Amino acid sequence: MSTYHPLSEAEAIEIARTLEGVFAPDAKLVSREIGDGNLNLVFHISDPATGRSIIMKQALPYAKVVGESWPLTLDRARIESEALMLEGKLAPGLVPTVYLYDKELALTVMEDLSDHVIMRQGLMNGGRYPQFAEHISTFLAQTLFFTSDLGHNQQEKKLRSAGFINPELCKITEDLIFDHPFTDADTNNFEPAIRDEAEALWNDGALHLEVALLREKFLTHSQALLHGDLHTGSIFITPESTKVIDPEFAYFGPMGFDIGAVIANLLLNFAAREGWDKTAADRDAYRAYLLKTVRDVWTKFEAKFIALWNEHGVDRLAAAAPGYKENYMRRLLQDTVGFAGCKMVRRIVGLAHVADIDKIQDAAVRERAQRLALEIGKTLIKTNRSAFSINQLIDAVETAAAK
Ligand code: SR1
Ligand code: MG
Repeated sequence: MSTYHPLSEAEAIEIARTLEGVFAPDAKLVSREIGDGNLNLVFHISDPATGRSIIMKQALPYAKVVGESWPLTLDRARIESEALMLEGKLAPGLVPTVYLYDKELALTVMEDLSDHVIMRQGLMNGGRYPQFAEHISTFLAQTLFFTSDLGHNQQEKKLRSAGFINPELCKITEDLIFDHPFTDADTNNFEPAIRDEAEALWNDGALHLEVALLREKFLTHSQALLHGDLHTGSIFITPESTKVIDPEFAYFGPMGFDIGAVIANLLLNFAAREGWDKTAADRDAYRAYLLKTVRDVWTKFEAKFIALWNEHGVDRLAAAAPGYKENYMRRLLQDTVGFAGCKMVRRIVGLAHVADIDKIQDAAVRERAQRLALEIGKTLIKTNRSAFSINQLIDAVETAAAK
């Protein structure tokens, strides 16, 4: 294939033709650029005659959300394709199949998931996904346990981690999640109506201490291979199926960052419900569904992770030391709570927002959603080190919503 340049739709079609056994040589292929994320080009290539289709994702050498002034490594495409393939082995059926990775073009060709919807949009539309907690808890338990020192040979883990050194993408997270929302940074992006909230974030020393401790964990705690950006825009879903996509932020970091990302995005949708439900009764019913999902995600994850540990643990002392497992799971819950809080706050005052809240048309409703998300986020950050059960988190959310 040729040297790197951003592909046109016609070029994407030509590359698709070269894939063995996918399209007939004379197929009349159609391409649509469908990338609506912050960083990449995404082409959907299909043959209307047969209904066959694929996705081609190409990394751009800069952050699309900002422009060419923010250069970004193309190596993230390698990291993404390698993470997807490893996740596919550890959590079969829960990620798309990768057909091809082309290093020169920073291009990954994968299974088309057009029969699924992006979970964020599905939630905004009031969709319910009864298998989600089961699936995502399996994804989290399998990928986190088997890439950690508990479930994988510890020397091999160190060697594997070398392939997932991801400094540029980690720096985005370090800045946009663990720094900028808590100071008057140029990248921040919030509505004038909530300036008082932003200024309160910048001047809250107790909050800064907790964020600094969580940031330290993100920087130093190489616990397991993370997806690294596991929000509801990185999940394709149907009522029966869940597929995790986009692990370009993958690196070895603290497990709670991935679990917290899932919970934070369910709670951002919780905060936004007034913008999406027609009646207060609908809103309350959907919020109850979201909180049940949060509880199920954690409790199912916890049960599966402990079961894997009991059956496949590789660390003698971690298994034998009285109280260690309980201590480990408690710390994991605390990290989950704290990281969830940081991820909520960044989506309200930081650079990159979420459609759940930004697409609420009514300004007053949108402002209430933003304030509620910040209230929940700050509470989770401030209480993370005293968290002892998922019910405590749920109580805190219900209390914030009742104010
Ligand atoms: C400049 S990238 C902004 C955000 O988009 C990604 O999805 C990550 O969440 C990142 O922080
Ligand atoms: Mg992404």
